[in-house]
Amino acid sequence: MANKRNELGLAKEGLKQRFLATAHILWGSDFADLTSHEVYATIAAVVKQYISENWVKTNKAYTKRRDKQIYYFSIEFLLGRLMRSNLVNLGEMELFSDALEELGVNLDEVFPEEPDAGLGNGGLGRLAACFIDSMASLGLPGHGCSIRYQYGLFEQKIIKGNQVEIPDNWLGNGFEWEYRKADKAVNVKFNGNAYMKEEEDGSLSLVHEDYMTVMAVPYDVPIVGFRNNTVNTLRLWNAEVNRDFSDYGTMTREQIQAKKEYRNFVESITEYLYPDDSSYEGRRLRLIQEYFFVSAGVQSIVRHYLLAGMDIKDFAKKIAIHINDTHPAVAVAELMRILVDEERMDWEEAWEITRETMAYTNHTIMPEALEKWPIDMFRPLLPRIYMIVEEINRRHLEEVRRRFPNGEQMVHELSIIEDGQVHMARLAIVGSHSVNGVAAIHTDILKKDTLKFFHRYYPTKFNNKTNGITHRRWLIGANPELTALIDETIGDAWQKAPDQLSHLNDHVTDKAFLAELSKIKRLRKVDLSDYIHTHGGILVDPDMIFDVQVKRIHSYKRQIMNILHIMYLYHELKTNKRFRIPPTARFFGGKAAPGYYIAKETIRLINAVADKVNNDKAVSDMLKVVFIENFGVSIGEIVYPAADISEQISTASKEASGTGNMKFMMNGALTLGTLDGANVEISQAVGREHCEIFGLRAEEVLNYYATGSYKAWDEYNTNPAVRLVVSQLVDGTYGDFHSLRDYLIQGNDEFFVLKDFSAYDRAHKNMNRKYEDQAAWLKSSAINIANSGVFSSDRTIKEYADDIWHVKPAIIV
Ligand code: 26Y
Repeated sequence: MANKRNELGLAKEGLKQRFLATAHILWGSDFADLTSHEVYATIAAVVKQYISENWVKTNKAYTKRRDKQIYYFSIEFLLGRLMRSNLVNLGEMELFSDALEELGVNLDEVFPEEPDAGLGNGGLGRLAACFIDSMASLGLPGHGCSIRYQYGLFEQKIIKGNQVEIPDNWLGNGFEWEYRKADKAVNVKFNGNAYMKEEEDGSLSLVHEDYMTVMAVPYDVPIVGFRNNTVNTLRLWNAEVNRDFSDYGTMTREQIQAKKEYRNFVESITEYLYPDDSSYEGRRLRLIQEYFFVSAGVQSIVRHYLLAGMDIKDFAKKIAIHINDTHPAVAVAELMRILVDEERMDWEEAWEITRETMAYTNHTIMPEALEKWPIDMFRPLLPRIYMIVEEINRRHLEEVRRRFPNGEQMVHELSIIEDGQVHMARLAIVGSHSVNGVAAIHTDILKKDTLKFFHRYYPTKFNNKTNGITHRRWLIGANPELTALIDETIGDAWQKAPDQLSHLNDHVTDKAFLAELSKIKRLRKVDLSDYIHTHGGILVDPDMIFDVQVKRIHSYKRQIMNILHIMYLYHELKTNKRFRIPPTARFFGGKAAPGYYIAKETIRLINAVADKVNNDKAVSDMLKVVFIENFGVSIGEIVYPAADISEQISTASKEASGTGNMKFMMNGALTLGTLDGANVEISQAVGREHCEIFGLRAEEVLNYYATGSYKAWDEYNTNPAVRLVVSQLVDGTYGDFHSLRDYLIQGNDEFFVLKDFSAYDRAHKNMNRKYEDQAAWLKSSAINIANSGVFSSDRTIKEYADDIWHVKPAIIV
């Protein structure tokens, strides 16, 4: 131990010297004279020195050993900030923080200088970010492929209770973790004419002419594994005009105009992230984004593969490509194009390789979010790709008809091209060897309902991979005191093997342990309370129950039910002298898609209720309502660890998995939720006594949809509490919310808010009762942490690696 300290001491001196030297190199200034942002950039540069050696080593090892490589294609990677997680994964947090302290810098104050990389909307994008962290940490040769959006998800400001969207210029002060690789650029072709031409020898070859070329330039971000010397790569593609594009000197006015239009087109491709994760709209630019990053990614994989001297026939043995939702589904056709047109392979052989290479994850059963592109848009933009999709479909339907001779319904249900549209989920399913859902119940619904015809057709392709989250960011990084307590209690082996958190089950009645747990929860509540206060919000007493719902604002997630319930409590507190609740703060956070009217009205209602309740002295010791502005990864790191109650109240069958539920659980919150998505598995893992489950079950919901027998109006008329709060939407108590009343009543409450209202109220009452018995509560909290190991994305990624990708960890020495 003394020895280790000595080494650390020595290392610390060396590190301090490096900071000083790096400040000179980067800024020509003394470290002590740097601005906060310069201090951040200097530290990042030193962290990169630590990362880069292993990055080189990892890439060399992969090439030399010819390990099978996985490429995770996702149109979103919601990374958040990287410095803290890089230091956690390098295992150098203590060293850096000590060295910097001696230079007068508090590392925790440096982290917020980093822009929060918001290259995603929500769950799907954050899942991709957790997955690449797990791949690196398990020593798997797995990389990400996506888009370098110039603007990430908008910043949310609340002005007079309304959401206002501010462009997120996250690259404004530079992004320290990216490496531009100009010499690895590839060209992506759009538009033009494609057709087959007969050669003199009678063979057919492809002609694609009059196309437009966009240069795709990769920016690589190192992805650091957890204390294992592995550094993988996230490759973000940027659209740029061609290099030879500058000379206007000899051009006509028309040519100059055409070039300007070309430049505008190219610059628009990677300009911004679509801020909508709810309803699909056939926007041409989105299709362009999809093909842009997919084509660039697949081309660069093939190019690198061939340069390494490997045989294209072995491609599927050495490469796995994962399609994260349908957005990258065009990868199926792009790989076919490269194999057939460029590598001149037979169709059959190319098809077998493609299917063996590709795997697809579905993240939704909501039909309005499924991508379908009108042929009239698809074909002119991607003429060769469209030909390939047609050919894939022709052969696919030939097979369908062979297997189902009189199955015209099967043909319609399974056809990739149908009703003048290209169905991307169908392309992904036909072109992959594996199709998975993201939680047990979700996969069941896919098989029985949404994709039942495909499941009948390809029964063995379907499998479940329940989502997970990286415990390194969401526990070790976000809650260091809890991490230290766990280490003291069961040792630190769980950090590499999170299933070992289960050893905490031996301590859930240990009073000293529970007392520490309670102290740490209070610390985190103080942190959140301070955060809210310093960011212009109200003062929240950390001794209140912290009940939290943070996630995108969406009707199916039912933030409306939550706020209506608060309106009910407030009314009771005001009118019923005997009505009591334990002092509670109800927190909300999340962004609404800019064009999603009901979601924005929900935000306005939450803020209107908050305004009234928080300013009412008669109840303010009992009830507080807080809307946390601009919720995202970084604010999440403060919020999840501070919660007592995790609100997971989506209409059963609608939330594919949820992953926030896991972040709360891992930090000791109790779930109050429906049997939807991963809540089902969470409730099984902890036991029904250690969470609170309520409301309609998925079968009941699906049955109501099938029979059309639910009548919101009846609910309104027969349930006095419901009638009260719905009336308050329009009687001026909180302002005019006809929008929401009409949505619930005229719109017949498509997500059963009114139907589940009373069950939701009872669930809260049960939670409150439980909270009053602090010993029982803390035990439940501990049980949640102890059983959260299976929800580490390490478990999820191991399953993908074993069952879908067939890859093994590579040890980097
Ligand atoms: C096509 C467009 C409208 C679109 C853009 C983004 C459609 C969907 C999305 C994003 C969807 C998403 O985030 N889905 C969530 O994926 C998580 C990870 O699997 C799940 O936990 C969560 O339940 C699901 O809603």
